[in-house]
Amino acid sequence: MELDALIFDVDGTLAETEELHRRAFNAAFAEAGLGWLWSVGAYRDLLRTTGGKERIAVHAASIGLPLATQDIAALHARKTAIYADLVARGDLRPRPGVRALIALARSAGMKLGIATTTSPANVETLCRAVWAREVAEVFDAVAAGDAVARKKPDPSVYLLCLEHLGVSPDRALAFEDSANGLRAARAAGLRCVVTPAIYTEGEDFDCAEAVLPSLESFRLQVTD
Ligand code: XBP
Ligand code: MG
Repeated sequence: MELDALIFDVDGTLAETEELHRRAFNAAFAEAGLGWLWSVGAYRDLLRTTGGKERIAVHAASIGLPLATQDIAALHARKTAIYADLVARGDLRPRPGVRALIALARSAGMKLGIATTTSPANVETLCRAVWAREVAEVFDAVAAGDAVARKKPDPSVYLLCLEHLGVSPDRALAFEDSANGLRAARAAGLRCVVTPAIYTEGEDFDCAEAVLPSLESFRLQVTD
């Protein structure tokens, strides 16, 4: 497989961030006096809706308390600030094999991209915590959050990343942890390797190029 670029999902793929997201949502809900508490089990179901603002909206509607768009935006902004704090204070590590794969691809002259439903701010937060670098020092292109109108499983965020990288889908490989992400990558015409994460284990990954426990067992073919 001749490759010019690797494109990474963020949450669950680069690092096991989703539990910190869940705690940040709950802290923001508590501060706002909403009395909502998303358990691990409930969050697994809620993750079927990609994007934090969209997830809040679906939950609010499901309990018969639809929130105005600006209230959701304010709640989500607070959640993002709490998440940044949790990441900065915690000991988040990249998932096994991530750091080495990115370094190898970089040294082989490949382009590196991000395609995620989370916000650009959260991608920065993660890069600083994991690589102690700015995102632009690690990745050539970041397609994130509201940069596209429709989030995963829609292919938009992958198509945007490919456009920024200037690479066609047959020359790139995507890395995902979820069925929604896999569907997005495939719909953009990309092959996709899946490393299921704690919240996505057991989902349907039938159309993946490979399903691996972690990127430690992924072998990148490097040509001179
Ligand atoms: C996973 C998501 C995100 C995070 C929360 O995205 O669905 O919504 O749960 O992020 P991916 P925000 O795996 O594509 O990175 O609250 O910032 O939306
Ligand atoms: Mg993910």
